[in-house]
Amino acid sequence: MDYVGPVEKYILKNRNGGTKMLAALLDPDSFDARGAARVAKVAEDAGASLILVGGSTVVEQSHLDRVTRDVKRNVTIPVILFPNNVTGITKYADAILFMSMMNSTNHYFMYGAQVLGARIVHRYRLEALPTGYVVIGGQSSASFVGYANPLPSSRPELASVYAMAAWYLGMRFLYLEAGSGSIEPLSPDAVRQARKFYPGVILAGGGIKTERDASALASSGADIVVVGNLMETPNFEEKIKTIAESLKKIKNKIRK
Ligand code: 1GP
Repeated sequence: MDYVGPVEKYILKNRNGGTKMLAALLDPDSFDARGAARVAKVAEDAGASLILVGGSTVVEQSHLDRVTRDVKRNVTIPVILFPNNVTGITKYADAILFMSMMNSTNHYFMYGAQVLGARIVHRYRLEALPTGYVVIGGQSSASFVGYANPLPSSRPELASVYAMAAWYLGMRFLYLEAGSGSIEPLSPDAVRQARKFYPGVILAGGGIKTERDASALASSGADIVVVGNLMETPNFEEKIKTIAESLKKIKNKIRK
C-alpha cells in the first residue's frame, strides 16, 4: 500500500533533488479571502514552493474555508493546513501538517486534538503529513496557546533528541518553531543539531525577516523555510523573491 500521497511526493522530489523550499504561511486572522489569494499568488510567482494556511489564534471556521478555497483557486503549488486545533481543518486544502506538539505539557496538544481531528481529516480526504512540532524559545503565541515547555534558545543541542524521537515515532516531518513574529529568528544551530539525527523533512520557521536568516537555516539543514509575518509587511514581494532566489543558490551549492 502506498501511504505517501501526492503532496509528500512533490516535497520529497524537490528535497531529494537538492531543492530548498520556501513555504509562505498565511494567517487567516490577518487576511480576507481575496487578500490571502492575492498574496499567495505573489508568493508563488516569487518562487515559493508551498503555501501554508494557519495561525495560533482561532478564526471563524467559515472564514478559514473561504480563505483556503480562494487561495487554492489562485495557485498551482500545494496548499497545506498548519492547524492550531481541530478548528484549523478545512476541506479546501490539499494536505495538512498532522502535528503533535512534542514539547507541550498538555496532552490535548500532543495527541488529544489529533484524535478529535482524525475523522474530519479522513472525511475531507486531506493528505495527512505526520509531523513533530517543537517550539524553541518561550515568547510566542504558539508556545502560550499550546502549553509548551519550550526548548531554551541557548540549548540548541536539545533539538537533537526531539529529532530522534520524532523519527523513531514515525513522523516524516519535523517542524522547528521559534514562534510567529519572534524577535530572534530560529537558531540555525538547533536545525543543525536536529539534522544530524533526522532523515525526514525539516521545516524551520519563526522570526525570519531577511534572506540571510532564511539561508542560514537552509544551509544548516532545513528543507523548507517558513515565512509568515513577512508576508504582511510593505514590499513583501521583493523580500520573498530575494529569499526564494537565495534558497535556489543553496541548491546549486549542494549539487556541485
Ligand atoms: C510561525 O514559523 C511560522 O508559525 C512563521 O513565523 O510569522 O515569524 O515568519 P513568522
